Amino acid sequence: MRRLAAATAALAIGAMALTGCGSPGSGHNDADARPELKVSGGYVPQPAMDDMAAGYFTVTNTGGADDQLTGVTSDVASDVTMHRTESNMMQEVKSFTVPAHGRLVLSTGGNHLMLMGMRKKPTVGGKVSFTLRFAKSAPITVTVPVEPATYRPKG
Ligand SMILES: [Cu+2]
Repeated sequence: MRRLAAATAALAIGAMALTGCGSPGSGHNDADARPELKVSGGYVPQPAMDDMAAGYFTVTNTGGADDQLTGVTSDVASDVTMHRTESNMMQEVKSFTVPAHGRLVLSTGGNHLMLMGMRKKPTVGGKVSFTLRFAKSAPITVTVPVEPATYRPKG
């Protein structure tokens, strides 16, 4: 009896997923659609402190399926976490979604990387490398410049 119930539930969920996929307005996440990711506009503002820094970039997805940024590592910090900002409060998250035909933006006052366990302090003119890991896509490594603390990207 129990097993039958579980099977029925699985079937129901499967049917719901199929319905969701074909519903009007959702042309995304087709069976053969894949995320196509590109990382751009990355930088690290020169930190005021020695033991902490932030990191920003944009991940653009031109593919037809969502992906998730599940983790980031860096050459300058042993501990890189992902944070979002909500009502001026930082909150650590386990992943960020990169929507199909959309983008994930990390920027001042919003989503950001938090670098701790600094191996060296990023200074203007220097470079920092980040390796981004995703749920579906292969890891992407980018090298980004260290900018003055007051730097704001255009657009
Ligand atoms: Cu933070």
